[in-house]
Amino acid sequence: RQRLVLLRAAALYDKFVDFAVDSVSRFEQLVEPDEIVKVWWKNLEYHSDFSLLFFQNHVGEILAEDRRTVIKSHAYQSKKIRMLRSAVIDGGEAMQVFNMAIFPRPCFDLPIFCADFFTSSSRSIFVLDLNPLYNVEADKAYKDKYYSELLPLVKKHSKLLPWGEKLTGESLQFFSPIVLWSKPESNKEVDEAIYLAFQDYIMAWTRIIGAATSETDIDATCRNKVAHHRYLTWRASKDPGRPVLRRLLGEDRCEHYIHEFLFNGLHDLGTSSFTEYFPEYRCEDGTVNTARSIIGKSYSERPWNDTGTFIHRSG
Ligand code: BLA
Repeated sequence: RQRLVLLRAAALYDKFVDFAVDSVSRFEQLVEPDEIVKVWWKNLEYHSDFSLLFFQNHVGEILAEDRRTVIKSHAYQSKKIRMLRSAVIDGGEAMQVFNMAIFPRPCFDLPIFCADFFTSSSRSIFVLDLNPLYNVEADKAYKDKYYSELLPLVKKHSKLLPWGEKLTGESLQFFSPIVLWSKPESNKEVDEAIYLAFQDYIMAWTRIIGAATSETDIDATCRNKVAHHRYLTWRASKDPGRPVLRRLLGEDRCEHYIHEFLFNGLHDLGTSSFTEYFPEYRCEDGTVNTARSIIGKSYSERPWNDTGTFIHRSG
């Protein structure tokens, strides 16, 4: 098993994880993930038909059901970070996926670092953002606090990573005015641009967390907790990565991976259900509408201008 790992070339996105971990480590001492994540690692060992290639402290590596694709999962925590986790899916030439989220502890109102990159031989998808904890249009102070200074990053990177096709309206409400959303061609220049953008956003986020001071007000911490829980509830239910993960892991393990690992915190940070947060998805029989979007797709161009003002050019 170990040999199989050693013989594989590095996946396209391995260096992204290394860069993020190194950068965050300059500000925060990253330590082993907490019990829940360890339980998740350990659970894998007991799935006898499941190929655990490697697992140690921060990293778990599993062989998918196609017996070719490797899924590498990293997890860390620190004083200020509830969980830094990533999933690197190495499907060779056919598919490379990188998904990283860094969740600050709820005593901070900091944005959630979010990267979602997918590349196949024919197309790629690129989402990079510091997802706001609060609606940036309704909460101007939050927007000014975290995003005003970072707006030049958009101009810098959107030349090579221009706005992608239409997005679902729902996704947009979780994005900030500095989001980079692109569907670039897969080539070397774009790979380089993606790495540079990722480095800039990681450095911006680590500077923010480095300077952050904890809320002193318990109500503020509770509000942050609810905002995190709402975000996790959304993503665990409507994540665009689900079909790929289902194919690779099978239905049960996919759900386990999404609920216990990728969007860990769902069980601890709040108790509201999906339809309590998103009532528009409630069906008449009380179940959750399985559609990914109710609003539909919109925004064929970046809906923020250079100063980060939302300009409703939907359509
Ligand atoms: C595709 N990921 C996408 C797309 C978006 C995002 C916008 C394009 C498809 C679409 O329009 O929905 C990302 N959408 C987000 C994010 C939010 C959102 C970050 O609403 C935040 C609220 N994606 C994941 C995970 C994996 C993943 C965990 O979040 C896998 C481990 C993979 N994303 C993934 C894949 C695709 C994708 C495989 C391509 C899906 C397809 O079009 O076939």
